[in-house]
Amino acid sequence: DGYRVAVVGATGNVGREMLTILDERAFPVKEVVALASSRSVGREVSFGEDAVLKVRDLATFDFTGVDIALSSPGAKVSAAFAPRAAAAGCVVIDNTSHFRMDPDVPLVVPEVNPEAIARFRKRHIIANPNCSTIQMVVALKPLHDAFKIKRVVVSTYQSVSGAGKEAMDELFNQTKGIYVNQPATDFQEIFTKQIAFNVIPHIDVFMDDGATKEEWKMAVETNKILDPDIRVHANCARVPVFCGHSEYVSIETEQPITDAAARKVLQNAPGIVVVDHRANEGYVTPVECAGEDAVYVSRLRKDRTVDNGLSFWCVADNLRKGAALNAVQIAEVLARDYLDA
Ligand code: 11C
Repeated sequence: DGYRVAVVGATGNVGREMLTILDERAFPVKEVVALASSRSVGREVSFGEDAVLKVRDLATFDFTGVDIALSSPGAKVSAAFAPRAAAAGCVVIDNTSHFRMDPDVPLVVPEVNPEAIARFRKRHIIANPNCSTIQMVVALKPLHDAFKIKRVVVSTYQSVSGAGKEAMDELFNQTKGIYVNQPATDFQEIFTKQIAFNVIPHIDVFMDDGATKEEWKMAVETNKILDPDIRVHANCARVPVFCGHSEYVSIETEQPITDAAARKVLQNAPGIVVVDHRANEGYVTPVECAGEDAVYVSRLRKDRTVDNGLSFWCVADNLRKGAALNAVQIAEVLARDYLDA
């Protein structure tokens, strides 16, 4: 009994985390297949304590009989393989940006809009949102239900793991190099500027209006997942942190809001842990949330510059809740409510 599951992009940061989380949460698998580009074929990835999976070639793999594909191979690769897998009867939960805004593809965060999963039948594809969007909407949803959010201004502090394994190596090598007077440019391939001991106000490509695509994604994805009427202004930056995205979020609500009332609502919301002691160490930083499942909320306080305003700090592991965990949670709902094992 159980499902046949394929992990696409199995050697990447998110793919490896998907395998770990499938095992940790004892997802009912009959078989797990690790897939990647031909470059990685033959490499081995671990699944659970004992199993080692040999990576197979995505390009030639036949998805017939595979129930669910958890995929994070890069947008262009997903564009090509996902419809092929779907046509073979497999439901693809795709972590890339390629299908997110397709009106026939649900964009899902299980704590926020689990009902949207039902629409997977149209294309057999479900999109996993961008990591910085996911952690924000988990925190916004209960506040929206209680106070009706009109406007959000968010500033992000995003870790390098969001840009892949090579980006983590770039931070590591530049940091080491700086101590021996080696120029950062010796190890500068992924980021446009030095990332070690620096902050870069640029994630993804620039768009016509001066926003970056990451900033655009945070707005349009929040509108699709939570409410099309919420106005979102995002400012995204890359910081020299290996894992864990941080965000300062300011909201303006229709209903009057207090920090005490917001704290109560967030404390009772799924997927959120409030750590807000208003004292030294009484908040969560990205280093502490790496490897964790929750979205941590700290620094709740009133924003007195608008009528009904609140701001807070929120951190989450971008590879887990921001990507792999969210995808596995979607698979759990699919398995429970829609697919026969
Ligand atoms: C980053 N948020 O931190 C990006 C990574 O649309 O899935 C994920 C990009 C995406 O660089």
